Amino acid sequence: MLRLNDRRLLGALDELAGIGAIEGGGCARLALTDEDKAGRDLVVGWMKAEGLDVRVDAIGNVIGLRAGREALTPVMTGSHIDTVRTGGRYDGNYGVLAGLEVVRALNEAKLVTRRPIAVAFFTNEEGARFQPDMMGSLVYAGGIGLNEAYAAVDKEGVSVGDELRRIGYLGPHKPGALKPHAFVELHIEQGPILDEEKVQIGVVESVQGISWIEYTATGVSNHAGTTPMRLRRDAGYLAASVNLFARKLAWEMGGNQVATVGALSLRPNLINVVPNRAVFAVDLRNTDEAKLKEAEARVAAHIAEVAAAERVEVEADVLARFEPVIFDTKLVDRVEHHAKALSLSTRRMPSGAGHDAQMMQRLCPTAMIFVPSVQGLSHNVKEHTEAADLAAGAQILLNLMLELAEE
Ligand code: HGY
Ligand code: MN
Ligand code: MN
Repeated sequence: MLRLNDRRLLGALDELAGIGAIEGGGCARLALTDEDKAGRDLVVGWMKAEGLDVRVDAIGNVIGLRAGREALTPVMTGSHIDTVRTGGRYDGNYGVLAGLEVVRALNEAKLVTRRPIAVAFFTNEEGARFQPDMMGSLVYAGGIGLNEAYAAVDKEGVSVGDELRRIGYLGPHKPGALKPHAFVELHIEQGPILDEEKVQIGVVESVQGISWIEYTATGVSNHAGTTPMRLRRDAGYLAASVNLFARKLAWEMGGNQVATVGALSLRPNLINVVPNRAVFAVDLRNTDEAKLKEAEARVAAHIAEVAAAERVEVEADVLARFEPVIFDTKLVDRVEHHAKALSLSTRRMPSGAGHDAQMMQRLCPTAMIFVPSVQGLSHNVKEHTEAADLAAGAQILLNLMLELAEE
């Protein structure tokens, strides 16, 4: 069996983590920032050094292509190398660098597969700076057009289109022009299940639905000391009540329902002024679309009720909305087969996080391989996966890709 060079994979992960490195061992490479550009340049350099035909598409997705014996549709793997602001070193990066390691192993063995092999990283998977998340793979899969993606702006009003041009990654290739034979994404679980159950490999069957809605509440700023409670039109109070309501709702609904108000800004944000403006985002997720819709409706009803009582205006802006995605069952079975062939313990599971794979399933049979996240930590500088688990996941990726590339 062709073996992956685990040490080299760990070294590459460390080197990439050095770009945008932050206190505590994590990295901050928000999409299309200088740090993202530096990370992109490093990985593109590695791709070119392995002789890959590197193609940058019009939304900045980068695909390294290795020719096969026959000009067939490629077997593709990949993920993302942009991070959240408090990112760990494995989220996304691991899947891209493991894919590169597959290529290195093939090159060292001087093996040419029947089908071409492609390793990709997609633009702005995180959605932390520009929404929606999974933007590059969504464009690649035809989910939104280039102009809609280019027009997305960050909090400073800077657009995706301008930033792609600025960092030199607005490429000539048409997104989605290269339709894969199959797509496999290797990723850390980012949750506690595998770690708690001491299971080595997650066989991912689906990705849960995601709802991101940003609310702008407008009240009246007023003196904190002189304004009686009966006269207040407090936008900050509305935001706080939504956070409490959403959390209580998630507990009450149970199952896979989760709710987060992670982004909140108040204006004027001063100790002695009743806030007249609150901008906050509600992140709701569930594996069940009907339940996710219910959660959205109940949050909206709560907002309407509090807004009326507090005499606050509220505008809603849907930043991202993706229904749950079911991966190709045969390919999922093959992930499980290859994990068991390596005597690794497995369990089937949904993904709590969004991934580029959920977009690629629109184009071709797609599946994901999860490895454990220690204490389920992610989007946190303390994100960690043991070296043996990183190696095991990457070996499954190699074995499955080799099998797919010969069919
Ligand atoms: O939010 C997510 O699930 C992913 O990290 N973009
Ligand atoms: Mn990720
Ligand atoms: Mn992430």
